[in-house]
Amino acid sequence: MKLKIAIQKSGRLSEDSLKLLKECGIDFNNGLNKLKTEAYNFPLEIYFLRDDDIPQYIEDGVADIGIVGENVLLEKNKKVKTVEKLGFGKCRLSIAIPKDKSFKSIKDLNGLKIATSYSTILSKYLKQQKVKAEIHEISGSVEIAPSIGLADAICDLVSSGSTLLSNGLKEVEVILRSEAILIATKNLSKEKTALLEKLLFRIKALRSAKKNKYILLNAPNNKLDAICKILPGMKSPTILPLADKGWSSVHSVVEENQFWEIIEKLKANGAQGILVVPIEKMIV
Ligand code: PRT
Ligand code: ZN
Repeated sequence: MKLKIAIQKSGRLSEDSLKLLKECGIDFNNGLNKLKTEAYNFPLEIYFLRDDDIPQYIEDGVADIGIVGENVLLEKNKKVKTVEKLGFGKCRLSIAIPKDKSFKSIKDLNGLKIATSYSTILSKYLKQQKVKAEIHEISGSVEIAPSIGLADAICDLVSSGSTLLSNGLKEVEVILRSEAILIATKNLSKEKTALLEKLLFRIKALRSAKKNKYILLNAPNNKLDAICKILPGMKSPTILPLADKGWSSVHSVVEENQFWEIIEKLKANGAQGILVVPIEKMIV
């Protein structure tokens, strides 16, 4: 019995989805134009699909789990379970209008025609905001709609914002912030749930490793107490004596977002030769 995972065949999520599986220690051959492959060292079958089709495959149980953007899942509105956020494919779904048009509030969208590939999410949002606008559904190249006279505004995904800029548009309202997520079918068997747990354990180890750094430093023994207070570590820091008398080597783990603050405090407390190295996997 194998767990079946659906990932995007080619597009913005493909590379990171493949990388995630490989970093979880899963080995497979994803040769060009393959639609399906099997892992050599994990009971996993991988399907390569268009991202739009993945939620339906999961709802139907044709695939057990899948990786899609939250934006796709919300638009398709399928009955699946969200298992874990994956931290890549980050973007936002926004409304944009020609840059020379004025915009004071969402009410300014009343009576306008908005082109989008996200009509489900957009119509729900407009209803919530009590705005009456016409939605014009198109499947691609949404950004050119205003300049060719197809619509007054657009609702599309934005990441850097450069596509909007080069089409003379400005972002006026963010509807949704999205990233890639792992989803699963609702009626997963006991055996498959156990396999999913195994995979999830590895994904979580990777995710927390990315958020943390391993730190090594030398400190005079009389400063060790102060330094240990700054460095909480996973339990507590490791302290090893140096050949040089009166000095120790301190090893610990620090969170990326507190990193610079911690380094400054360590230096102020006499730490020297500070090394910071990435962590590949972290099991807490
Ligand atoms: O062929 P298939 O149907 O599988 O792929 P697709 O063409 O529908 O999707 P794809 O590969 O473009 O995107 C897959 C997923 O990546 C999306 O569903 C999002 O969850 C995520 N993602 C992240 C993005 C972007 N960032 C993004 N910037 N998807 C699309 N874009 C597009 C956007 O539509 C716009 O055209 O990039 C352009 C804007 O980018 P900036 O950087 O200029 O703002
Ligand atoms: Zn798509």
